[in-house]
Amino acid sequence: MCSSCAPETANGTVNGTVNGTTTNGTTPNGTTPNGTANGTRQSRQPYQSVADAYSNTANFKIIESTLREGEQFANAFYDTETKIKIATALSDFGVEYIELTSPVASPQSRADCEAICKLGLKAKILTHVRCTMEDAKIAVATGVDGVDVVIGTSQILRDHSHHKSMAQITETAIEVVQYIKSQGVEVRFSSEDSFRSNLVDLLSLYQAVDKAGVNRVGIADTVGLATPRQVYKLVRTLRDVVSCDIETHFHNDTMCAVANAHAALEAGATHVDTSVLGIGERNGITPLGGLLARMIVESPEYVKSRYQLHKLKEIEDLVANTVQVNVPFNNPITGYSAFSHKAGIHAKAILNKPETYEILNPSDWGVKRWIHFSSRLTGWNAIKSRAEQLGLIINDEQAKQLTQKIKAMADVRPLAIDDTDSIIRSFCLEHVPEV
Ligand code: HCA
Ligand code: CU
Repeated sequence: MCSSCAPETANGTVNGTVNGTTTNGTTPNGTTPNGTANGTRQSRQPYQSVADAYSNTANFKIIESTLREGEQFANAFYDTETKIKIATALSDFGVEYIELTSPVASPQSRADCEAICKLGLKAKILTHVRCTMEDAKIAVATGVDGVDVVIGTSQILRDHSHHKSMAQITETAIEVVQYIKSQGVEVRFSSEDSFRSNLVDLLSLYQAVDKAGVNRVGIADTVGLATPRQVYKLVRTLRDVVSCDIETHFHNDTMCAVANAHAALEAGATHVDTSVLGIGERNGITPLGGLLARMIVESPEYVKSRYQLHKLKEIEDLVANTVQVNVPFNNPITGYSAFSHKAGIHAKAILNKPETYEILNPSDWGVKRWIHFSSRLTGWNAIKSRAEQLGLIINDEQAKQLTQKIKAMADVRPLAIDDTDSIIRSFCLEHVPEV
């Protein structure tokens, strides 16, 4: 944590209770400041009234791919023990599916896949393979609950990767889907590079696998070029063409991965692929935490009922340590500054009512809000609160005077918490009569 901001007290504000409101948003009479029961914030999107019939924003499933897509991240190396730790943590967190690296990748990948299947986790275990009968057979033999099958469908991948025609792809896809289904295993068929694929080709292929009994079809923005509008259009079109579930996978090259996942759910997608911190090929895919931050805003009951949100930080730290990266400072929810408030007008309003500048509630995630009081942007409300936190009572006039002193110092150099605290203490010694 930086040296110029202070953690809140356990009840969530710099000085404890403010206007009778505590961190979790409940007042002593059990209602929230805005009057709703059981601590739920009132609608955060006042302009969203009628739910779209296609929308699954309050009814979606997560396919967590830290142990597949995430293994494709530059730094990733997972030994068996680490894979088991991550899989267990993700299952405890509540993700519905965990996707593992193809057992065809290496002997150890196959052994690890088998070991994870035997753990008896609550989450369903999937593995991810190329669209061939050989891969499908090996995948099924590992004991997974489901197999995610993929093949490139864009012209550029067909020309430069596997050299198959759409007719060949369709034929093999049907055979593979039917085989996996016949083994009593769930199957998903997905096209790599969906957004650079011919729409008619794509829809005909998906229609064929839908008829063959596939559980899900998948749309993948493999190169991260899609926009939310394009995603919405494609998923909505697909929704009318197939009756199976629709999984979606978005790369983050142009930072649209969360917005694209959201657009996909609005258009009727049922499943979203994520990885912890978004790790994956290049700069990765839709991050688990970022997706849930987005989704809790409009579907708080759904998100809170399915996922153990307070475990997010622990999982992110586990994965960050494993792949030797830092959690980015601006990461949603767990980033170092995700709940820090600095400018005087922000701090003042936050102290009165956190919803003024927070759409997410840190206590939902077991993390803390931080209010800066050691900068030239600091306002007197934050200083008064800090003084109270130190057990020093000052009146508003005194807080204003003291703030001017602190601002004058902070104009010259950065102030650490200790610096500001000693300015506050000596001011109080001089100005506040002892009782
Ligand atoms: C890749 C494959 C994939 C597959 C996605 C999926 C992609 O690593 O290139 O199975 O839906 O981004 O297309 O991750
Ligand atoms: Cu991918």
